[in-house]
Formats: sequence, structure tokens, C-alpha cells
Amino acid sequence: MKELTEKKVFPPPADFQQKARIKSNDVYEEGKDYKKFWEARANEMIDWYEKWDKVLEVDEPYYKWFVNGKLNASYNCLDRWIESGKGNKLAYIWEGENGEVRKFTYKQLYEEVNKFANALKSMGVKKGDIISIYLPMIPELPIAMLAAARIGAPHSVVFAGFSAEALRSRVEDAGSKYLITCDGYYRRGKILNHKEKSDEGIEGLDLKKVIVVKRAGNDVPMKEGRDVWWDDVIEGKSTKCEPAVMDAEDLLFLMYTSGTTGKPKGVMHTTAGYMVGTATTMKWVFDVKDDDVYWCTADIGWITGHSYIVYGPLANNVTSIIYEGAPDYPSKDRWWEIIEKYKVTILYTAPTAIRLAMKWGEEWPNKHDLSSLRLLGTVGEPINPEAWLWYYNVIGKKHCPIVDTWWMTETGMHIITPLPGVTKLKPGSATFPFPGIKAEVRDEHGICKTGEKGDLVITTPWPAMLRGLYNAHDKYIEEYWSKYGFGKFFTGDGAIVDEDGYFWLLGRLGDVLNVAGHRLGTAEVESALVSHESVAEAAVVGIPDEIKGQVPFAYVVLRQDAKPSDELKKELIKHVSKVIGPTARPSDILFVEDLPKTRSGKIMRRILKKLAEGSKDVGDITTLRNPEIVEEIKNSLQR
Ligand code: 7RM
Repeated sequence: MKELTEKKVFPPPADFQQKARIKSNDVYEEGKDYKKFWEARANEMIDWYEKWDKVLEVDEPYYKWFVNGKLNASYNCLDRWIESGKGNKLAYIWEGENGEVRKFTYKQLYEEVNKFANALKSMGVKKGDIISIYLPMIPELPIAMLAAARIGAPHSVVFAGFSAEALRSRVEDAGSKYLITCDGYYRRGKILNHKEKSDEGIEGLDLKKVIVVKRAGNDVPMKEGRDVWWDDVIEGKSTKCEPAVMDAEDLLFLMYTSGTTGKPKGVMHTTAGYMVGTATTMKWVFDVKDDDVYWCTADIGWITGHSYIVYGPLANNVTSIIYEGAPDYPSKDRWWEIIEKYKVTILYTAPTAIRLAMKWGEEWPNKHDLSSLRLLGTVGEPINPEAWLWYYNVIGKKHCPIVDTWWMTETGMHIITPLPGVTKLKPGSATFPFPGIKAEVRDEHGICKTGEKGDLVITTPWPAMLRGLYNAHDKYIEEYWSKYGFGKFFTGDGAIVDEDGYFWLLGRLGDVLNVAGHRLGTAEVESALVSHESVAEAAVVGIPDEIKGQVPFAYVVLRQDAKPSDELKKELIKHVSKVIGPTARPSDILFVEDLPKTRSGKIMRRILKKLAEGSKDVGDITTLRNPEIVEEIKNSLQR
């Protein structure tokens, strides 16, 4: 435990606290009556056609929030701002990889959404039809999502970087008859032929229409009768389309996510609870004000983008940046340049991106004026204290609180997170459950003692919680409710609560090792490694050991100025032993150029584990951003 706790605690800076929306602990008190708490948020955050009869209805393991309430998500993101005179505020500033800029006020976004909603209707889309969207980070992606929501057609966005095969299984599972895609898009200066990949994915499937956005202008085949250009279908369409009156529990979207078995599951999110949850956390956790320029660097194709680029920000009349491309194109300061150019005030990104920036060196951010920043956020993985401090010092210049937000696709919204004007931060801890949410760390014997590792379990329902897995009732029960029973949502993450009640997330439970009877988080060993000056990034897996059961094996990416050597290897092993204790000593360290990562930047430890165990077949690598690294690592392991 000690090894995870940076001694220093970071209270909110005085000027930040003064201006913060939430400045006192009272909100936690208010959250104790969670139904009343969420009802108050539903009243203040969302515009309703009809209010609910009942805040919460439980039919375990299914939950309904704001029962019989009526609303429309697109109305709440667009129309109401125009009606209240805020339509000329920028909703999105989009920057393409080549430097093109497209700006949309709320009014302009509204008009585009309405035109496309009318286009969808004219093609026969009906309330309840699930529309698959396979688009990169271009404005048409949120426009398509909001247009679908406007007419009551749930969307299923498939991350553009996913393979044809991944698209196919998702379109099939959702039973989509409509797909929205594009000709191509830019990545590090090259055009990726997206239409070709889409066509491969849907080959043989019975789709009524495929709508193609022209982004890159590359030559693509269009299938007669099925494929239509976006520009052609919106041509002449009215900029007014009545929003459909949706029930609180109508499906808003599906988001496919990989579970324990590998076959992706369609996580279901419904309208009212999701909107209340994302709008509230957006406002409280990011402390958004009228003049903020907010940038979440996630892809909209992930839950983070859905909740905190589309629905959360728009439901708060926030101005957001959307960036199409890579962080190192044309050079390694692209992000910092964007922050300076648009005077970004709130930056929300992932630990893996921070560690990469750390590896590239502070000369890149130091070339730019980052003084507009006032709040930083992270999501996606545990952040090691080293990276936290670098983010705090080098990017935030010691005056920006960091909100380390723990949540998952299934939770829809932040669950464990600081409130930046209230919480005293401990680097590496996501701190406390959001007001109105209860969580505990337990095992089969009950709640764990202070400092003891266990399973993170959420013990009260929350509005943006998943409503099930699409067409997979049994799987839903098995994944989330079988381990501790109904009422105790099993997250699959390990955690510790410390003596001050802070939650420390340890990553997925599969990442917990047992070394000679000691439970050890791979994240702990990684954190120790990364605290060494030569290390940029580390991934640790457990490999079998005759005596100890399991021992940690480490993959290490060095910082640019460090050279791999046997001396350094020994030094790092000693360093881990010093930081955590001898049981944590890696049995071996392999220096690598990069780690296998998913498109959203999560390290695929499953593959690294197989490689370290010497297994020939490492399983499916099609979801990797950098599949080529697997062969490279295999070769260096053999040497
Ligand atoms: C939002 C998102 C979920 C998994 C989750 C965790 C890990 C996310 C944090 C984190 C430690 C965090 N959805 N995770 N945030 N671990 N600290 N702040 O990432 O469905 O794609 O992934 O991500 O293991 O279970 S997700």
C-alpha cells in the first residue's frame, strides 16, 4: 500500500476552489439519499416533455430510472440552447489532421443534425431501428449520432480503427439495416481507405442503405441502389425535424465492448438515466463554465467519447475541440499546439498518452503557451504517480487539479472521481465515489480491511448504468451479478481503500498476481518501474514459477535518452525490490520498442502474458493498434 501512496496530498488551489461550481463536501451528504439526489439532478439538468412517475424501479437485475418520463436527447443537446439564446456559442471546433478547421455553433450543429435526421427518415428509418455508424473523428460522426437520437433510432458506433471483421460482427449482432461510413480519412498524412474496409465488413449482409461521407476524396466504389453519398441525401432537406418524444427507458445506443470471453457484448444505454448521469458528471467533475474550451482526446467511437465529447458537453452548452489525427503528426507537439491555438482550459486524456508525452520529453510541451489550462483529467487506466506528477508539473504547471476518473463502458458515467474544487488529491488515486454512488472493495468473506485488495463493487444503482447486454440476458447476469449477487455490481476491477477512505484502482482483476502467497497488482510493479528515470512505460505480467506460484515478468519501454543494457536491467530489478519489496522483483525484464495496445490505448497484457510464457499462439490480435509489435517481441524473446 505504502508504495502506491505519494506522501504529498494536493488540495484544490485556492483560486480554483473559489470559482468552482462545487466547493463543499455537502454534496456527499446530499448524495446519501441517492434517489432524491438523482431526482434533483434530473430536474435541474434535463428538459422533459413529461416528468417521471417514479425515480427508480427495480426488477433485479434490471433497473429503470425516471419511469414514464419523456424526453429527447438531441433536444437536450441542441434545441434548448437555441431557445434560450445560446445558439451562437460554439459547440465544436474541429481540426483535421492537415490543419483544416470546421467550426459549428449550436445553431449550425442543430441545422446539420436536423437535415440529416430528415434524410434518415426519407430513407425509411423508423423509431427503434438500430443504425450502425463507422466513422472516424469528423463532425459527421456526432451529427449522425444526434440525428439518430432525434428520430428515436438507437445508434451503434463502431470505432473506425476496428477491422472489417469487427464491424461485421457488430452490424450483425445489432441487426442494423443502415450503415454510415466514409470514403477515407487521414492518419499521419496517409489516406486510409475506409470504404474498402466497410465494404469488406458488410459483404453478404442485407443492408438497405449505406451512407458515405466524403472526407478524403479518394476513389471508392458505390454499390448501385445501396450506397448513397451523405451530401446527396441531405441536399434540400429541411433544417427542422421534430424531435421524437422518447420514453426514459428507450434505448439510446449500443456500445460493443469486449468481455471475458472475447466475443463483444452490446452494452445497452437508455435515454433519461444516461443523459442525467453524463450531464451531471460533466458539470461537476469538469467544473464547466460558460467560457471554457474543453478537449477530450478520446475517440468518439469509445464510451469516453460518447459520454464526454457528445452527450455530456452538449447537454451543458460547452465548447469542445475535436481533433481528427495523431498526436505526433506532423510533429510531437501537435496536441500542445492545439491547446495554445484554441486556449484550451480543460484537457481530458489517458495515462498512456501522458506516458508517451513523457517519453518524448518536455521540450515539446515547453515550446507552447499552455497557460490557458485550468483543469486536467485522466481516464482509461490506473495512472502511476510518476505520470500523474509529470502531468501536474509539466502540463498543468502546478496550478491545475487533476481529476482521475474511474468508470467503464457499463457505467456510462464517472463513478469514482475527485470533485476538483473539493477533493484533496493523492496522485494515483481516483479518490471517492461520486455523490449519490456507493462502492466498496470486497471479497467472498465481506468488505476488505483498510489497505487490503479486493473486488470493486458498486452497491447502489446509478442512472447511467447499463440496462443489459443486447440479446444476452444470461451473459449479463453472469458478468456482473453472479459473483456477489443482485444489488452488488461486479466491476471486474481490483481496488484498495486506504486509511483515509481513498479508492486506489488496480486495473482488471486478471492483472493481480499471487507471488508466494502475496497478492500483487501488476500496476504496482509497473508504477515502480516507471518511477525510475530511464523508464517511459512498463507492462508486467505474471508467469508461472515452480516455487512461488507466479512471478512478475516485465516489459519495459525506455525513455529516449536511455540505452538497454544488462546493468540497467539489474538496476531496475533492484529498484523494484527497493520500492515495493523483494517479492515484487521481476524475474526478468525485456526491453521493447512499444507495447501491444488496443485502439483506445489499453495495454494488452493477455498477449504479453502468452508471449512471456513462450506460447506460440497468442490469440486474437486483430483489435490491436500495433499488431506488428507482437512478432517483434516474439523475436526478441527468442534471442
Ligand atoms: C472509460 C473506460 C474500463 C476499464 C475499467 C478499468 C479501466 C478506466 C480508470 C481505469 C484505473 C481509472 N471504459 N479504467 N478508468 N482504471 N483508473 N481512472 O475506459 O470500458 O473502455 O474500460 O478501464 O480497468 O474496468 S472502458
